[in-house]
Amino acid sequence: MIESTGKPTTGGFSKTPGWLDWFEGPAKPRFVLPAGSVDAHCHVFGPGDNFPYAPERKYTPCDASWQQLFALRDHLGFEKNVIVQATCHGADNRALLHALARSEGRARGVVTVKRSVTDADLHAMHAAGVRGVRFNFVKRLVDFTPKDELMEIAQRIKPLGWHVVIYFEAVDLPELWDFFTGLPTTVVVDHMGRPDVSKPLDGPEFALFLRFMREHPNVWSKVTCPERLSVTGPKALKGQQAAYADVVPFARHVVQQFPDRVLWGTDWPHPNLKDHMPDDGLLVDFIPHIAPTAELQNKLLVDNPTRLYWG
Ligand code: 0GY
Repeated sequence: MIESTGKPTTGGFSKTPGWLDWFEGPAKPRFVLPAGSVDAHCHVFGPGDNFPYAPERKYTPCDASWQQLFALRDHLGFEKNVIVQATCHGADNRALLHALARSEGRARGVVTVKRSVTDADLHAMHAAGVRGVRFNFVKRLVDFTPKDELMEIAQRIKPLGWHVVIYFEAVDLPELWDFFTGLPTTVVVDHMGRPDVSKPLDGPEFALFLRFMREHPNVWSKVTCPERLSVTGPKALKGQQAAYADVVPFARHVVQQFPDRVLWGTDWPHPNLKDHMPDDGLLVDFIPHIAPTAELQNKLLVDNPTRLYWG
């Protein structure tokens, strides 16, 4: 886990101070990914010279290009990527679409769109490999979008067979419940709905999230981002084998309860981290702690993402 702050942001943009750059030279994971594994949550940033960051963004990252993403994919042993639109690009999906076009069919995308998107735009994005839209409710990342606008978008993307990715904080789930449960598509939750892992696994907050999944078979979860959720941090604690040990019970529980509705991804290039920047090789080594059998690993890394994005 290395601090790194020397990467460029081109296009005349200035990086947000205090936020760490992605880590170059990740370890080769000890865990060998099954053939056909998909990194189902990652981003591209810029480069700012070619794909300017959005005026409404809440942070400016260092550039993270499609070439760098695909090099990481090959180094870690993934076959494919799902590139998710990050808020620093707003609803301008050009960097993502550019990456899809260069992936030789090995990447799919999840975009951000506004109500003004045309049906022709949606069809063109489908042909380019887009399979979902992202609705972000994390207040430090985005301004509020009216729910009727989001519901209208969800209704419009449904005929394409796309899904909705939702990102929110655990404390906001009660208020968002009716909207989420009214969505007409498959719904994929980012990072398990950001549980507070210092609270008990069987406490009311995480129980509500589990109920959300249990009662709604259209809801999936990414069991991602231990580096964001962990309080104990990247060091394996005495007597424990895993980094981010406090996240393991939460993620493993979701994988074991809902093995056919979970996805995993690196979250490279890890926006908004101030504390430490994970080595993506070590993040891959986290996987067998949350998916302890070959069968669960195959579902998480191969079968589920392949069905959702290439099915
Ligand atoms: C993530 C998490 C974060 C950022 C974004 O779109 C984004 O800017 O998703 C975050 O700051 O928690 O999934 O990349």
